[in-house]
Amino acid sequence: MAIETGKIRNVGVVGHGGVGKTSLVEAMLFAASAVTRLGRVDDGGTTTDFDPDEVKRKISINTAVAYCDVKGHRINLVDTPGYGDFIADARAGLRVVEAAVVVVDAVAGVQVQTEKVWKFCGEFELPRAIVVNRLDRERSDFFRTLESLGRRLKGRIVPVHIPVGEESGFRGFVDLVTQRATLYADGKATEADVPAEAADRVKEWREKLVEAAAETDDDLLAKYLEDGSLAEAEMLKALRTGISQGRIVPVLCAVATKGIGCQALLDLIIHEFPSPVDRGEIGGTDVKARQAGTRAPEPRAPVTALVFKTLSDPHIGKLSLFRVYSGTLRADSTLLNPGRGAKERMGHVSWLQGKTQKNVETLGPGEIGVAQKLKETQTGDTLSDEGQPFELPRITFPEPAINFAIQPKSRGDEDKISLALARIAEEDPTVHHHFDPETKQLLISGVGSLHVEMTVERMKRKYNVDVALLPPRIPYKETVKGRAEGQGKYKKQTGGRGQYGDTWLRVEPLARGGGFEFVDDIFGGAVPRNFIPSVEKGVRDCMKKGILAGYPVVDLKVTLYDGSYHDVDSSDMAFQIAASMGLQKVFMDAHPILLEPVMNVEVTTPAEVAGDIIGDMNSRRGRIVGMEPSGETAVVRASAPMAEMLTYESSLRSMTGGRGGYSMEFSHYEEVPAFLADKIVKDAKADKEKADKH
Ligand SMILES: Nc1nc2c(ncn2[C@@H]2O[C@H](COP(=O)(O)OP(=O)(O)OP(=O)(O)O)[C@@H](O)[C@H]2O)c(=O)[nH]1
Ligand SMILES: [Mg+2]
Repeated sequence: MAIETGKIRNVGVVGHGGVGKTSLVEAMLFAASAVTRLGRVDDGGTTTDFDPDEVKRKISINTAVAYCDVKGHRINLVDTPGYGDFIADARAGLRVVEAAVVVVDAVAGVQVQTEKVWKFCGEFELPRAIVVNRLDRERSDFFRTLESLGRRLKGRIVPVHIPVGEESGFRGFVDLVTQRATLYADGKATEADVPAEAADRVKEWREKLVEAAAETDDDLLAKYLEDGSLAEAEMLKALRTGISQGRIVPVLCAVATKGIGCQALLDLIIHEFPSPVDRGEIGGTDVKARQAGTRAPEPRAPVTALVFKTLSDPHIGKLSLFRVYSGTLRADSTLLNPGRGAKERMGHVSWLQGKTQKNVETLGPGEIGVAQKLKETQTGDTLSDEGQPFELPRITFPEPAINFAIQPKSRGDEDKISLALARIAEEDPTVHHHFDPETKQLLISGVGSLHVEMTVERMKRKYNVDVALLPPRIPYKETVKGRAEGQGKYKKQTGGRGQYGDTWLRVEPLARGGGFEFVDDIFGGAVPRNFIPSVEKGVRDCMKKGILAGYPVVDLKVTLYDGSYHDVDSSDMAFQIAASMGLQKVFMDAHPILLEPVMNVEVTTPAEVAGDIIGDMNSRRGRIVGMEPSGETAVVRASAPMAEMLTYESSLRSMTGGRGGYSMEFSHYEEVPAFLADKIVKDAKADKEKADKH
């Protein structure tokens, strides 16, 4: 029997790296008796950090799913990574839930990725609750954290808990609705009256909670303003509606590693968070009718499911994690992947408790499950009823920001590398790879350097291919600044049939982005018609190979204005060679220059080091385009040459103590300053000589 849809709560657990999301999920599972022992991240023993890379680094890399049953409800917890390089996974996880728990650290408050996941939640219109975790740590402060939440996150954020004790003396919290305390001692919770030490705070903050509840409804607000208070039942009702509609964001206290706050959070999830039924229909494309359509969360509707994560298990192979939106998905059924026009055989389908699968016969609307060995389906794809194909909006992933070249450590491994990378890209859509014909290198691109390094480790561990990471060759281009003209002549007359081609070429620059223009300006048949294309081909081939330093030539106009031919010896090849020789010479006379890619960069940094960020950007030949201070964080926008940004990640990390983040995308090409161009040309020549020797 599938789980009743109205009893399901799908919850994404999101936040900045290392704030305790995985620990909190574990503690909730333990509190709900879904696991028999409380696993710890530090021992590699949690339910949702099971990947060897996660165990080794003690961070979450992949979104993982676990479930527990509480008071007749099924809670699916989607534990997501918080580290910047893997944050796309958190966004994908948020696509398939009805609500989110945003975890923040009680020492650090709101951090870069907190703001990011908050935006994701807003994008998907998810109601959320905030958990202030690690309240047992030194220098933790609930109220300071609250203040940073209010300042940096949009929304009506109000505490429903007030802590009792602080730092190592943290003992529990007071529930502002019931005005009862839950105090912990020796791992046990007991209910108690509000301790005297917390009484003032409770009074103050309860007032604010009542106010927030009243504001959800005009009549209620009028009543509150008149009477100065609300009946408890009224307040609770308003609060529940406010939270489930996302108009109120409650803040709770927790110490995940001691299980403090978990029961309260579970209760909030089942009582205040919406079920898939509450979220209602979902929009998408009716593939047959070729128009927008909707699917309702009903068991008898046609099956529609979205794959939000792909994993590869060393024993089983490919695992596709999906969420059912409508209909009842059955084991051993066949579904259609309309996006790829492929039928998929669903063998076993299961619930997921971290890496452990529990096979089930059916999965109803709102359920999250996993299927094995789907052939064509990838992350972001919809699976639907064969007869009633339907596609949900795809999950999109960010474009990679950083490129590295990779080199096989043993010869002949190229095919294995491509295969391994293709498999990894299935699991992680933010990994891209391609062969760059310009630099003749296999490039691997990712979100950040940690991400790329981990991908390389994964290639070794899972697919047994060892590669070295090289900094990529920057894709420079060549062009000219001036005009020049001259002759290119190829003549060979030794024995048998000779070769003869003679061309006069003029080169001039085109505007940036102008590409290539070939002009045939021959009068009186100095070069016969049939050889004009040969000249153009010779020019194009030569441009592709590069002249100054072996980089492709762009933004160039080449005019063929004169030439001569020989009745017998002229040929297609002879004119190609002549043109190429001519271009090489004329190009060098026309003031050749190098162009380099310039990137748009956006840096988010703690405001107090924004000055350092700007200084550093200047030293990287960057140009500051704008700066927006917003409280504790500043956003610095700049444009800077790609060549200077290869090492940015680690510099930013050390300048900001790991609190900064950045994104980067290609903008345009610009001239390389002469003092740098000379060295690039010299290096390129040396590389070529080396390559020629081999
Ligand atoms: N003192 C204290 N430590 C905690 C608490 N919760 C988690 N930790 C520790 O904080 C570290 C990070 O915890 P995780 O649960 O891995 O944090 P996370 O948010 O899942 O991290 P990522 O998934 O990598 O973003 C671990 O060493 C935990 O033991 C807490 O309430 N108090
Ligand atoms: Mg984690």
